[in-house]
Amino acid sequence: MAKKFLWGTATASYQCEGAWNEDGKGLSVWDVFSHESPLNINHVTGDVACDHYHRYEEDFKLLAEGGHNSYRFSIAWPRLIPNGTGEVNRKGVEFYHKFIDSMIAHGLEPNLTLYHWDLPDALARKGGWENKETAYAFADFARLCFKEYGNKVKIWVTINEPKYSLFSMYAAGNYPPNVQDTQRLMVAAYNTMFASALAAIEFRTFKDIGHIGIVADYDPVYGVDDSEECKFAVRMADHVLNGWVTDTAIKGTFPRELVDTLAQRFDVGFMKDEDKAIFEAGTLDFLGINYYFRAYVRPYTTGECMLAANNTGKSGANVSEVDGVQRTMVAKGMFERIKDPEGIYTEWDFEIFPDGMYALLIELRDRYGDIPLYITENGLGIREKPVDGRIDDDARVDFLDQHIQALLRARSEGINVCGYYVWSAFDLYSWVNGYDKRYGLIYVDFDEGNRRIPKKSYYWYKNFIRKFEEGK
Ligand code: BGP
Repeated sequence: MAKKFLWGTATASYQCEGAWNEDGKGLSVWDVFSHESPLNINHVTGDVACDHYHRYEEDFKLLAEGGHNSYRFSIAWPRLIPNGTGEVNRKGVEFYHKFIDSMIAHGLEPNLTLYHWDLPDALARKGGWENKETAYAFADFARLCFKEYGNKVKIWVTINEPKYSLFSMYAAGNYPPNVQDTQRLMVAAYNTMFASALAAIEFRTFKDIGHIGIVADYDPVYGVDDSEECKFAVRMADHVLNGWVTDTAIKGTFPRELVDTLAQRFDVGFMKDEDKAIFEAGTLDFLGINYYFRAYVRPYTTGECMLAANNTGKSGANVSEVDGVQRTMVAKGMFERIKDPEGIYTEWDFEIFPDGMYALLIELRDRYGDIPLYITENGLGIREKPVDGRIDDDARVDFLDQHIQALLRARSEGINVCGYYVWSAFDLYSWVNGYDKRYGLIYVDFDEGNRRIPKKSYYWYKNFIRKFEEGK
């Protein structure tokens, strides 16, 4: 287990690897969606993406030269098991051996996520996360990874962002399978957390393999006022946005108040008594937190459940406006998530709120005690173009600086935060947003052979890490 503070960057397989049909890889839901769906509004795919599959050595060299000592990445499940279950593709297994070896040779400690959304299409056709069999298939896939890479990798993550991904899949409906149905969302959410628990139980059968956690997109919740109605809205928003992932992962139970509230309107019969022991035995060692924004909420006023997705980069896309208030989410009878008229937002409606970083770290310690915490993603997505061959991304430098300062403040108060990863290492496929929304410390020229150009933020981060390590 790492003692040194980890400084790194993060990526995910589908967003950067490319090589979508090479070396025996099966199809993932994102291959199918990006090729076929009319809802792929930006009309681009991850077929080539950053070509990281072929260029990882060059990328690791750049990251090491940037002073990083860790790299967060994910494994493409359909590369290893093309149909999701059954036959193993040795070429896929060997690819990640070489990939991880190269990472380590460049002094980058691997931080491995087993599932970052590229579900094998063969499983999706049988119901995906709505089918509990997917959870058992995931546990088998996880066991294969522990067996293959367990002597090299010491930081493991079961699932990346259960909430954001499932809400996009089953509430906003902008991710495959493009559904808007709360009942189906709840079943898929339950099975996803069940899968994480099953994988953790597998993990405990291995020795000297490090520690395992889950990555949650955790939105610290702020209410518009201190009224009793608003306190209820804040509490429910916290259950819906955070607790069902983090409580379940760390304490082994879903928040009681949330289950009771949902049971009044939905069928919660899929929550089986016999699963309780699995959730309890499958708790995790640490939390990885992806922090992009807080949640600003008010009491529920009117209308059906909704969740806005802005994949166009046009501010205010798809919000639901009531009396001049822009609502980005409505949880009927519970709360409304709104845009703060005083807030600073990106064109994709991500609020920039560095204080939330400090607040969430304190909150997590209060909730779960002294467990290790990592900030597994944090970054700024904007449109960018080189000027005279350079990318002077001052806005990103400011963003990172403010968020890291907030993290270090919490750390100086004794919070057990063990690492920080910028999203992302280099510009990559931003899901339904396509390639316009750039997050990288390194620019990728997608039109010119995927040329890499380190941005100003890359040099700033390098310098920041050096000063931190020198104790300045
Ligand atoms: C997180 C995901 C990443 C990444 C990032 C930015 O939710 O874990 O995969 O994409 O957010 O989101 P987006 O690309 O949608 O702007």
